[in-house]
Amino acid sequence: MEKQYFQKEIETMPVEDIKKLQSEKLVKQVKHVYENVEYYRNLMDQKGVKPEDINGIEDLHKLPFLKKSDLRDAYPYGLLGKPLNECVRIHSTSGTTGKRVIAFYTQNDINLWDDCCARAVVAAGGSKDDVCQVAYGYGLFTGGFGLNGGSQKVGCLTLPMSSGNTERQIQFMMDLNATILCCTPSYAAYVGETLKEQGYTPDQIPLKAGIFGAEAWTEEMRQNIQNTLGIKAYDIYGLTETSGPGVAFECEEQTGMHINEDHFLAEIIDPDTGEVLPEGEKGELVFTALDKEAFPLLRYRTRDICVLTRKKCSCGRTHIKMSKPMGRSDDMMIIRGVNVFPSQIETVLLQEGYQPNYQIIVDRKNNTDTFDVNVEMNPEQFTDTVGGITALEKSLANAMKTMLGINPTIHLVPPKSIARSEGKAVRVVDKRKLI
Ligand code: DLL
Repeated sequence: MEKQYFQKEIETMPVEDIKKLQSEKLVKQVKHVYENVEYYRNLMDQKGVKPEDINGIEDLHKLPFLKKSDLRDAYPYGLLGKPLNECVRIHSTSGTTGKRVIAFYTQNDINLWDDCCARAVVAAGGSKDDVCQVAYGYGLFTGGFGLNGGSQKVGCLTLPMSSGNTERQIQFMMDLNATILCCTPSYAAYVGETLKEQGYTPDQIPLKAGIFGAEAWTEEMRQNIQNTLGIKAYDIYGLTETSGPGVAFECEEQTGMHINEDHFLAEIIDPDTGEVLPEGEKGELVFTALDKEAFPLLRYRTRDICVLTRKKCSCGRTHIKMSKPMGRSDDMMIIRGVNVFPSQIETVLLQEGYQPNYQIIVDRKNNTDTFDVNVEMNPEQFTDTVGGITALEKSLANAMKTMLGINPTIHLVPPKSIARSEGKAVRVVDKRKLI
């Protein structure tokens, strides 16, 4: 079958042409920002950079970075690039770690964002013959509206379910033969678990694909979801500050996400020194939005750690690929001096045959870090004897020690005793930070 794209000419454009396009857009965008965004103009002035100094992407490194703290300082209007009466919508981050960030959109911003999400839907095999169930939250969170826009632009019959109410999700999925499911991976796992409990086998579930993102998830989690739902599970990435989902999306190769490079210019930097790293090296992802009008962030530090590659992709898309973010730099826990990412724990659990239902609890007692992981037993283990359960806990703790280098205390807990998430899962409770 012929390969499908939403905007073939752009998605398969020769790399040299993409770079040329980026250069042209960057020059214009820097001028737009300098003239309209006082906050960033001040940062440029402090660094002694003028718009005339930026003649193409080779000059990008001259521009100052924007950090999350800048967005908080400039809250709410300080980074607006257009008059408020040209803006038609806002979205906002959940604000769990401080003041919320509010992002603004013109109608043109929304049109381009919809295009980005539409590319993701087509890359997951979507067309106007599909029924796309959007179970990301609608509201200030960007997931629901973003995928809704993309799905509708492709011409899919779009079900704006929002997150939660799993019984209703399943009823609509079955009655309307939904073929594509969009939600967080943790919610997809929960929907799969519920379908299984209701007696559905993968071949009775009408879905063929899922577009899952907004939180870190492992390859093991992908396999788990693919098997229970009988689908191909595609990753999608984005953040409120750069519009929302669709900054990057996965294609059929499932080996990383193509960044929509005509709209977003990506760099990888050393998070400690700010030095730009060559392609293939692991570091912090930084984005420059090339077309955004209302909230035009330049060199925005995402705090997501990943690797970029230009290796040729069999799907025919030429845009650079980012690896799955290996956890946010601020997701990383330091426990007894060892770096631990929740994703490592998830990998071990799924490899050892557990379901992705777990919670990590870190605390400090008598000046020593404590490290506990609650893991749900599978229903068949639940009937085991106490001795049997202790042996299972020990064996899981050993497997974790091999992966992490430190020993957690595992608590196997009854099935269904850990709260399921409808949006982004809360995997870590770090009580040390609450003191
Ligand atoms: O999570 C936007 C989104 C909605 C993406 C739906 C994909 C699907 P925020 O709430 O602002 O925006 O959170 C952004 O979530 O910096 C990453 O740390 C994380 N994140 C997003 N997508 C992925 C992913 C939305 N595919 C933050 N894998 C980002 C891992 C992800 N982490």
